Amino acid sequence: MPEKTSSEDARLILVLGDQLSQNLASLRQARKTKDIILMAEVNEEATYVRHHKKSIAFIFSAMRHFAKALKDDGWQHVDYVPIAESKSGSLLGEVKAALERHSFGEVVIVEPGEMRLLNSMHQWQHELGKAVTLLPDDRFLSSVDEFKRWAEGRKELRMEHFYRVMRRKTGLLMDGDQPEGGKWNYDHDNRKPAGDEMQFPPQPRFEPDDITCDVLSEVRQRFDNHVGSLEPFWFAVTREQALECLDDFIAKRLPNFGDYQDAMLVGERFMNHSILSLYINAGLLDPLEVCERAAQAYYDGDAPINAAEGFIRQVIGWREYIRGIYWLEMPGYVEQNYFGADRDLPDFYWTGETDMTCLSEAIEQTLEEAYAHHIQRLMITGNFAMLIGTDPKKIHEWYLAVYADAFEWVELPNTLGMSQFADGGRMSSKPYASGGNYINKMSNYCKNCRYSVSKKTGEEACPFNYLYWDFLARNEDKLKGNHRIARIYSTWHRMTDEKKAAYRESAAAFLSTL
Ligand code: FAD
Ligand code: DLZ
Ligand code: SF4
Repeated sequence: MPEKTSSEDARLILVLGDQLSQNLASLRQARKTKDIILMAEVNEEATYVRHHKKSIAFIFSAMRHFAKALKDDGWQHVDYVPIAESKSGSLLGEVKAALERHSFGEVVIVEPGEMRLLNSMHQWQHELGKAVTLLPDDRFLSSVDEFKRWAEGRKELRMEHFYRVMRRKTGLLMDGDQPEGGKWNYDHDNRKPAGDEMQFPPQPRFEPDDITCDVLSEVRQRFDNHVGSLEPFWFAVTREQALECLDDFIAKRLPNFGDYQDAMLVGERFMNHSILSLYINAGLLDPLEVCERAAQAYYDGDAPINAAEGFIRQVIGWREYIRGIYWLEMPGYVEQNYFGADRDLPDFYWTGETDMTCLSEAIEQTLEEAYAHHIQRLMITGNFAMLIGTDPKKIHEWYLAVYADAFEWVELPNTLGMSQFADGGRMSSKPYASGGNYINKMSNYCKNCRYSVSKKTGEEACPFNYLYWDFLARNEDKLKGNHRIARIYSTWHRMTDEKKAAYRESAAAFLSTL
């Protein structure tokens, strides 16, 4: 417990579990000797969805290390409430409890990344009888208002257009007003399938220190009924460790990042991906610094343009765009369900127990690592959920629970918009739906599967093959006007009635087993 403070002139600065940045707007304007920093581990944040055990351990350990770093940096009043001491179980409750320990005139908070918490904080002033100041989170490269201005009047909100604005704004990989190398996007050179024999450099793994070991035993005790394996726990939990991960990625995996970005291999959980999203989202790394490092690697001749540009696009393009969509479209966004899908999520999403190798690989590693890479999320678990007609809210809750990088501002548009097309095309020009052929092209999963990817219907056939046509047939009214899939519907219409019926019967038989 920190020394008691008593001054109406003091402020209480509440720092949330994903605001672990020394340059946080609230900390930049705070006084090290006067203001009180409050950080609290609370049940409400860990359980509003049943977060993966590893996610909770990551956030709690990173919070504890961050509080220690603040103290080491000269902050005099760091009031940290570990989960065992949180009586109220909520952030508001902990601010109220802090009122009894300290005297302060104002509460200052950087706006949280989720609307449920922001709406709640808007009521806090009334609840606390104290001024509550919410500051914009300026750890993003585009502000919420800037994105709204960009979106105004546009019928389609395409990432590629927004990305160019961000390249010009940041100057990353720019040659004057033109993109480095003459092209904005080098995806044409990416998306190679990986060979079975390919080896990938392992990413750094950190032994839990005493602080993390304490957190692990707390999580084991309190959140045992949450999804996922707690151990082995090897995530970085400090900025220094996260910087080591960044160095390692830039040196060893960035050079091949573009080439195999969409590839998948049995047993290869990380490939050339950066595994940085959890650190960026929690605030341990800054999005601009990671991009500057990638750009520098290109200028130093250590990474080709397709790799550096591909990586930078993910961060200043996709990540910023996704956040813009969240704040533009919420609160209604979470209710979107363009296809009227209402199926429950199959039980095997919580166990990984299925004969479909692509799904068992993606789900098992998700449950063990709290991580799967983008194409596994989009084209395996997301694609399958959409093809079978899963209620978007159910799959949204799954993604929010299972990944260590999941916060609603980034998870929801990726799930509802990009992967489920539940917004009817506000984000994507067509649904990311595919049959087994695409998965077979980009992975070696099918070679190791009990289903046959070359068979189209019947018990032995790859379920993605008939589910794909069933999805298109079921949703024809909603999709037939989409010119990007007109050709696919022409193929469907050219099929004989017997063939169409065989697809639909195989799908019905399979769906009845779920
Ligand atoms: P890399 O492949 O190395 O990419 C580099 C960085 O780019 C990432 O660290 C991340 O910061 C950023 N990035 C890449 N794609 C996206 C994207 N579509 N949206 C936002 N940032 C992106 N990402 C999350 O951070 N949190 C989520 O909860 C989340 N949920 C997703 C749900 C679905 C259904 C899908 C399809 C994607 C989701 N993503 C989410 C986006 C993406 O899959 C992850 O950011 C990425 O897999 C993280 O792994 P990485 O750090 O190894 O990424
Ligand atoms: C994710 C998370 C978890 C598991 N626990 C806490 C916590 O105990 N205290 C806290 O301040 N933040 C936590 N977080 C992060 C919050 O959920 C996050 O700040 C909001 O969802 C807004 O993005
Ligand atoms: Fe997945 Fe079908 Fe390939 Fe099996 S055959 S791994 S179910 S795509």
